[in-house]
Amino acid sequence: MYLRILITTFAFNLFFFISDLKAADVTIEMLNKNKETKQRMVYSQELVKIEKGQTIEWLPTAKAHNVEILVAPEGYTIPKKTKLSEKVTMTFDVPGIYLYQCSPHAALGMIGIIVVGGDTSNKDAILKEKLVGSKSKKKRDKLVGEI
Ligand SMILES: [Cu+2]
Repeated sequence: MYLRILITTFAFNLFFFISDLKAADVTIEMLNKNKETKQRMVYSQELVKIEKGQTIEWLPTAKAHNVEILVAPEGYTIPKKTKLSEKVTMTFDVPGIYLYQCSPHAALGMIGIIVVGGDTSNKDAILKEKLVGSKSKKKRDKLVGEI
């Protein structure tokens, strides 16, 4: 009896251990308001640097947001924009800079940048992208300056 409990407990722990291993490397929340910065309609982290092959998870903490990749390095196939209010998980295997926006809130400056593997060779393409609204453009320029 004890042995059975012991084995069950072990299997249970192993399951959670393996689940942990599969967790995203970076988690970004999609927010109506960032409580720290007081900014509205933002991703909780706007500039994220990851290694090649790492995974980012966007959580629909607030509803009606999504992820739409606009510019990516060559060799990466840009996926369709994601559905609103959906949890998004993406793995980045191609080094370079990625620029994305939240489709409904692009004009409000809801954009983000990901740098994979420290590769900034497509920086010009990022800076050339015509974004919706001056707020997004200003933020993009600021974030690129922080890379
Ligand atoms: Cu949004």
